[in-house]
Amino acid sequence: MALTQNKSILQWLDEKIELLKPDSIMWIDGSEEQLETLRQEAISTGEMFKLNEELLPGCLLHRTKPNDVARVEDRTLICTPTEEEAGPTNHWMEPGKCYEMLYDIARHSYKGRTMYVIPYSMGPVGSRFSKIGIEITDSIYVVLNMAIMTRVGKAVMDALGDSDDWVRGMHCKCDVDAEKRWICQFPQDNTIISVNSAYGGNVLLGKKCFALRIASYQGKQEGWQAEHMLILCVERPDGERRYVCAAFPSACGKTNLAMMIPPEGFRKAGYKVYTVGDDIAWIRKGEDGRLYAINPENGFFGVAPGTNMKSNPNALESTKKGAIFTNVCHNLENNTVWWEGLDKNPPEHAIDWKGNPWNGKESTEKGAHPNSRFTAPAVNCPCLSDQFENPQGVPISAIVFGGRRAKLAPLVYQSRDWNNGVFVGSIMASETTAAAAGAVGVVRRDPMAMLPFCGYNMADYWQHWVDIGKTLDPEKAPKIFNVNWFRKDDEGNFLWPGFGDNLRVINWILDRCDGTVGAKETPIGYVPNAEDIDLTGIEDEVSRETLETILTVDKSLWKEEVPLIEEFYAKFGDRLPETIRNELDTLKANLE
Ligand code: GTP
Ligand code: SPV
Ligand code: MN
Repeated sequence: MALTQNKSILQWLDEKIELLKPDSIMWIDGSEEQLETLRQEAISTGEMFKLNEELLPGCLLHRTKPNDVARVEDRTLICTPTEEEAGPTNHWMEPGKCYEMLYDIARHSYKGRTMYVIPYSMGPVGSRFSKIGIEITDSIYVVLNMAIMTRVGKAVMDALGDSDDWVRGMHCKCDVDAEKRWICQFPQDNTIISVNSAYGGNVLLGKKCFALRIASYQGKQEGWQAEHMLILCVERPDGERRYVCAAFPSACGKTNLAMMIPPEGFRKAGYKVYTVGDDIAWIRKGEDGRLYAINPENGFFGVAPGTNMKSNPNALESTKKGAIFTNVCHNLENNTVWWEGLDKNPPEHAIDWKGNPWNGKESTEKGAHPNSRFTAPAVNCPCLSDQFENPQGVPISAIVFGGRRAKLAPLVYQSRDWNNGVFVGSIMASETTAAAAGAVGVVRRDPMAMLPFCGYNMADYWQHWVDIGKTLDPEKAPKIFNVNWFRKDDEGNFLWPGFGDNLRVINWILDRCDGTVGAKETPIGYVPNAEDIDLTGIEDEVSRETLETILTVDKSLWKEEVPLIEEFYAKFGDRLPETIRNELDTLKANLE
């Protein structure tokens, strides 16, 4: 039974049925009953494994093909009428040609399969921030993940009514052939097509494809922003709650920061941290002139390795019921899951992420893939903010950019003003991670952590940031910062403990927003005076000297960075906003 009479939807579905030739069609109504039927089917076919019902109730394990374990950036296309609109940092194909290629690949590929029709809302149903999509897929794994990550079902169709303002998403698993894998966005058509993958960000179309690539384009048209940002609430001893958005590239610490546990001294003093979002923020100006953010998602698709009771107990707790694990190690000793960094006790009797027998005491191979993930319902999170469902979003005090830089970028610095902050975001660079296929640990420019996610020309995106700034009263605009938790010594050891201790830095950031703490002016912006970062309780780990080191702005290293920035900017030609060019000139002058 169709869940809607919406003509634009029914007509689109007719076309896709004609193209894909499914054996049957199932509308996903979001009911527990229907989802349970699908879980049972996936278990019976071996697509998913049911885990220990006592230890991990309602949890499932899934393994993707070894060739299909991460986003594929070189096969991700932005299909705008001209190449210029997609810009030099995106892969582009002419839309007509791309549709033809994709339809040829997808034609009749649902034969013998069911077409699942998933109506979903990004954002609380009915919020002015929210947007609606339909994803069709031939994968139960996708259905079950989407049912965790987004709000799914009939209420979404009721909220849409007759409108044709919805995002068309077509996913076809096909043969999971890496040579024919394409993840394509058509921003002008509100359309996403993904073929030959069955993994995470490639196929959960509400996430990166819609909530960032398509939505960034929509935001440009409509005057708002879609960003690769966590949303964190810090309650300080005065009882006031302040919200921070932070953009770090994939696998650079968003989920961890969003769910961090304050250091003991801070906890005792009354600090509390709540999670609003861990990956994506949609940001709009509110009636009071401040910027407000919502998390359009309804769950967490988090990196498993490294998640443990010490680093992120809130994330771990979130995975204890109704979660899906992808490409982790299957612990056969008690039918649970394991991954590197969970504990120091790997199972001896296990199946690795590739499906092979694995003995954690003997094997030199990894049990879990470095980009293995958990999909966990947001409601499971012990520190979920009570504002999570607030349709108005939360007011943002600070925007924080950051990445993995072994050298160069200090632990934290503050930009001088909005435009300087946009510049700081635009010059972000970070070492690559396992979240995308390709080499790991190579420094690349990743402006605002949006390199793989910006649905149009990055230069126009920077201009959009500048334009948003023009509409803001500087007193009400969020202050913009940059952080780097990943500075290393010459032996390759991290110099900053990170995780919960990052609150020490966030606290300085909030003090700066309140104007209650001083700072040192440097060529790149304001850095803390070392005595203003509270090290109580970690004096043994971080000496005053180390702190001074990671707060230092090394002029000669920054001078070496300038030509790299210029080289990157040169790709954008005349499209580079003048404001950004001026900011670079200022930096150069400051470094002389
Ligand atoms: P995506 O889901 O891919 O967008 O990643 P993310 O930005 O949410 O990253 P996540 O929080 O999952 O962290 C990724 C990896 O970075 C994990 O292995 C963490 O253990 C590690 N990590 C996170 N925060 C810190 C930190 O403060 N210091 C250090 N050294 N490592 C960290
Ligand atoms: C990321 O890579 O930034 C992720 C995981 O959050 S994925 O959904 O695969 O994009
Ligand atoms: Mn992400």
